[in-house]
Amino acid sequence: MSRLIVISNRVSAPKAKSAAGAQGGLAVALTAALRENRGIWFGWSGNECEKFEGKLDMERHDGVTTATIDLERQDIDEYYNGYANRTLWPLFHYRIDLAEYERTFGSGYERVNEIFAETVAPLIEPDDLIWVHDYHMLPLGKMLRDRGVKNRIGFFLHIPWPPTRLFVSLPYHERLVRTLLEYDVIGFQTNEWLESFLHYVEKELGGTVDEDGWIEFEGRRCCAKAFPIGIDFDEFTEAAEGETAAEANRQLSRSTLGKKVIIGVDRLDYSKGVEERFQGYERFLENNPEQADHVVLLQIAPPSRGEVHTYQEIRERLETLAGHINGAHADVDWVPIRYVNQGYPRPALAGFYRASRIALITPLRDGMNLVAKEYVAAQDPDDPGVLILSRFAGAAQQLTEALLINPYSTDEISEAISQALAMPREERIRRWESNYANVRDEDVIWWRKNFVAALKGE
Ligand code: GDG
Repeated sequence: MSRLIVISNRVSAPKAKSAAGAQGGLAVALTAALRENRGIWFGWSGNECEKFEGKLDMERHDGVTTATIDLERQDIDEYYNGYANRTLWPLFHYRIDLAEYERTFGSGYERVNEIFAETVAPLIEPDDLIWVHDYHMLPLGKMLRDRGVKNRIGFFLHIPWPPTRLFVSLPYHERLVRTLLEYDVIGFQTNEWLESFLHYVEKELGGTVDEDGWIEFEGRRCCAKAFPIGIDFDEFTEAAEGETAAEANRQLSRSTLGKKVIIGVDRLDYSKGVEERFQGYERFLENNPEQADHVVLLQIAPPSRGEVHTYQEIRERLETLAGHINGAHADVDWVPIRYVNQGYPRPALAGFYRASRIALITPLRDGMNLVAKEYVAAQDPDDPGVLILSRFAGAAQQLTEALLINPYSTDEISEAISQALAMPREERIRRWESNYANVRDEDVIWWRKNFVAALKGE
């Protein structure tokens, strides 16, 4: 069996998993994949060093070997806080108004990718399959090729790929996409992002694409395809059945005294549409005063990327908005929004999901959105809750029995909440069964097997 080498910005293998931290979707998905192979997971430790001199920290825990490096302050600022999170993240989420194009960010990004390539190349053996993840590492495959790596190398993008007319606002966009075409397989979450990418390749680069997603460009061939990511279904449903989940469920139910809980769980990020969610919820309170004190919105939003200014701003705006809505609508025995800026262990999250009648998930743009799938997985089959989901989340392509909404419309959000609260149990069960079958069948193992099969050229 070939070894699998996973390369991503951050490494979050078993040891590093923090009980209460906001473990990203990527981390949750990959730990499962690596345990089954004799995997190595390579990336940045998240730590800063005075001067990087090639030091690689290798550890083995729970069947997974991790290989991490530290980065210098300037590298973290230009590559991670800069190009990855202030240029690519907003642009790829269609927010060209927030994207910053600083020359130093671009050079820092290339420099750090060169450091990754230089450090990981000596670990690679001839039969290894190499799987590179996400927007931090777009040019890494090309840099490995430059160092003579001939292995099969795949790339998976966890976030959307923007339409060509937005993508061309990125300086040196062509150079970036040319590097991507050095991979053997390029994976996207949904057909929509795949089509945007192929459109760019054909219209801007003059590459040819056949109907199976094979791209030919300047004598090279590679394959681009959609591989929608799933959750670690077994792990999550097991957690949902355990004592921690049951206690979290009881705790939330006790403290909300029979009211219907509406839950949102998101890293604090402007792409998640939490402001729009609060506004839609307020519209619901205004339009349905008789129902108002029968519901509570629990928003769990662990802070994220706090070194980036736009993230400090969104945090402030949400605090103000939650304060405003609570001030305007609260009563002596009821507060409409519980806004919590901290993370919880996964089993506790599973319990909160199960105690909630509605999940309100309203990203303005999201590669997939694993929270939607976790909510479905955690429900009581005899009395499941209702998923309200933005049509702009990749997950909306699979969870078609959710109440799909446009998150920019406060009225649609408000009406969906009313519809969900009034939904008869039979309809809740019917919709949930369909979504549940998808979450169970197209889980993270299914995703990984499909990607690895494509990477092997099967
Ligand atoms: C990116 C893409 C894509 C959240 N709060 C807590 C906590 N979480 C966990 C959730 C979920 C994960 O974080 C978030 O995953 P998402 O998929 O919703 O979003 P991103 O972090 O933006 O992930 C996304 C994903 O990559 C995978 O490809 O789906 O579109 O943006 O698993 O449960 N976990 C714990 N405590 C919390 O308080 N333990």
